[in-house]
Order: sequence, then C-alpha cells, then structure tokens
Amino acid sequence: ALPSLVSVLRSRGTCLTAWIAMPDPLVAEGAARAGFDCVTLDMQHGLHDPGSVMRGIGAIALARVPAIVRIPVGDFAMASRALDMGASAIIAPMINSAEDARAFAASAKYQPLGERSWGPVRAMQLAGATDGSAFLRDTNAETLTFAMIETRAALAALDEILAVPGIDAVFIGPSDLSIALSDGANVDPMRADNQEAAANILARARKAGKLVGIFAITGAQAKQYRALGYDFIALGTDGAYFRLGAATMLDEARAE
Ligand code: 3PY
Ligand code: MG
Repeated sequence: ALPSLVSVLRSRGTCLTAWIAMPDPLVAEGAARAGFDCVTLDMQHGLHDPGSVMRGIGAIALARVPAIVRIPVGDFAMASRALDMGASAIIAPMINSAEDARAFAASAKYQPLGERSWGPVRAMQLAGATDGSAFLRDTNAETLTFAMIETRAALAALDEILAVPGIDAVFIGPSDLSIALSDGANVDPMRADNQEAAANILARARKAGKLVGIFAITGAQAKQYRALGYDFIALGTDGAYFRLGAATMLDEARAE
C-alpha cells in the first residue's frame, strides 16, 4: 500500500514537503521524484482545482510518497473530497476559532470524531483496500488534519483549537502571521516577534500532544525548524525550485 504521512512521520521523525502551486500533475510527480518526503498541492493560493488535485494525487502515488492538500479558506467540503481522492492529510488555512476547527474536523473525520460522509472511491484504490469496514476503522488515525494558525484570532483561540477532537496538528503560516502581528505593516516571517509567536505555538501544541508544522522559505530556515523539532516542514514552492534551479544553471553557463 501507499505510505501515509503518519507512516512517514513514524519512520523518519520529520517530513519535508514540497509545496506545489502549478496544476499539471507532472510538476507534482517531479517534486515527489526529486526526493521530498511528501508533496502538498495548494488550492488556497496555488492554481490547483479539484480536477488537478485528483490527477496530481495519482501522479504523486506513482512516486510512492504521500500527497497532502491545502484546501481554500472555509471550503471544508473540499477536505472530504480530497481525502476521497486519496490525500493523506489536509491543511486548512485561516482556522481562527474552535468553531472553525470543529467544522474542519467534522468534514475530515468519520464518526465518532466527525461527520465525514462515506465514499473513499479513489482513496481505497490507492491504498489497495477492499474491506470498507477495515478502511473505516483505520482511516481517522491514518489521515491527518492540520489547522493553520496565522492570525491574531487564531493565537487568542489556540488552546481551544488544540482541544478540538479530530484536529491532529497545527500548521503555522509565518507570512500571514507576520502581517497580522505587524497590523499590516509588512510581511517578514523571520521578524523576531513572529519567530517568538511561532515558538509559543510550537510549545503549546506540544503540550496538547499535537503535531506541529510550519512553512519555510529557504533550506536554511527549514534546517532551523528541524532543529526546533517541528514534525512537518514545507520547503519553498515549485516556482522557487524552478527559478533557483534555472538561476544556478545559467550562472554556471555564463561564468567567465
Ligand atoms: C503563510 O505563511 O501565511 C502560509 O500560508 C504558508 O503557506
Ligand atoms: Mg497563509
């Protein structure tokens, strides 16, 4: 069967995910084959739609790594659909209250944790599963929910969000968080107050027994986050892989 994010975290401790905005499945498959532990398809700011997510998950499965989907803001129906398509985890942006977190968990978890409706057509195919009841029994634990913490409201409600059954993890959005903490003055994930806020979220989530993820713009940042003990680290975007790879090769080619 296809490895799940849970199994990757169990065997490697940390998961470094590619972050894919380009909707062609070959881009997602290329990232999976480039060595990332898993691949995230972004429907919030990336160009993915339900069709490209469906094709992307299949392409990522060819490289035998887990696929993760970031849904658009508040689109919890898409969380269920992406899981039915075989996503191993869902990242929901802008979870600002316990109510948001409950709505997210309801869409992503079967009873008794939530209200997800039955129909994991592609997910069961990709998992090589034929026994529905066994799949039903295992899947709440095998598919992870990441609630994004990236606003002042989310910081204020963090302990309540962490207490919602069916929320497995938080994922820090350092760019939006930096905009919020500067009241719109700038976007700077590495600003000291922003890094302090991230450390505070990490500590409180750990205390609540939840997994913690964060977005890193550079490899050096990702290395720092690994040292701090984050479970799940997004590293750059497909646009950056393309630009940096091209720039490195062009610099070599044009060197005197
Ligand atoms: C943020 O930094 O705000 C994010 O959503 C990461 O992608
Ligand atoms: Mg964000």
